[in-house]
Amino acid sequence: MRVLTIIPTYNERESLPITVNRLRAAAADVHVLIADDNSPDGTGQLADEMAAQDSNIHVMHRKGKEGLGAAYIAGFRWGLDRDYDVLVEMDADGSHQPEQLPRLLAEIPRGADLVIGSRWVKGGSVVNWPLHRKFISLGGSQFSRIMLGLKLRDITAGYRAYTADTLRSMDFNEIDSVGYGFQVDMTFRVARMGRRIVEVPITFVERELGVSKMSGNIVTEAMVNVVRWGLSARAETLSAKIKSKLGK
Ligand SMILES: Nc1nc2c(ncn2[C@@H]2O[C@H](COP(=O)(O)OP(=O)(O)OP(=O)(O)O)[C@@H](O)[C@H]2O)c(=O)[nH]1
Ligand SMILES: [Mg+2]
Repeated sequence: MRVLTIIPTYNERESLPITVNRLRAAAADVHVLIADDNSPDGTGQLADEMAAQDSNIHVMHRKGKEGLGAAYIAGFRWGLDRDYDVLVEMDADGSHQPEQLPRLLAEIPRGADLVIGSRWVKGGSVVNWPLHRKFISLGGSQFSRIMLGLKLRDITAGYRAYTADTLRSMDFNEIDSVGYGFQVDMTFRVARMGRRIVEVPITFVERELGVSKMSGNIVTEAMVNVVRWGLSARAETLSAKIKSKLGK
């Protein structure tokens, strides 16, 4: 199983080397692609230096800050072109513990198409989050569950492993959401394709270094989109029902 872990970065100079070193130690065969959006703090240059010393580390330089979703899609395309079997999403800030990656990957040979590292299943947890962050995350997942009719606990989660086959059957051109909306969008698409999604518990650790890129806009975008997608999926089901009734 050839595995590529994609790490999108924007101003992660302090966190990136720690995360990548931990990943290389925890999963020696796993390749790493750092997708940097021309970070003003020089993260891209640092990534180049890391890649020069380790042939399993690769770097993609993107022209500017276009959001997490766009960076991941570019990373997926890069990995699919190079025939990786599994593509992993991981944050640079240490929130997604590299030591828990084998736990995610173990589900692939058991038949999972998408493995989600989940904070909100039994055994999952969050370290160093104030109550309001837990509330937003749990609430966002609950809201998406109901609106989209998904049976998953952590829908906005960003620590994930996709099989190449699952990603190949998606049309990336249809996806334009950023941040949490991107994760929800991808989950909903995979679920509607009838693919198998498995959640495994993880311990999510809030960043200790660097600055958050989360914003109120990203949360609002995600909520507005979830309502849109939920309503349009329902409208589709309804119109299919009406058509089949009229056909009879
Ligand atoms: N390439 C790229 N990476 C991004 C962009 N926005 C965020 N990231 C990266 O995506 C990952 C998650 O971003 P964070 O700022 O940690 O977002 P968050 O985890 O919701 O927020 P915190 O809880 O404050 O950490 C990090 O590795 C960021 O560097 C972007 O526009 N482009
Ligand atoms: Mg983070």
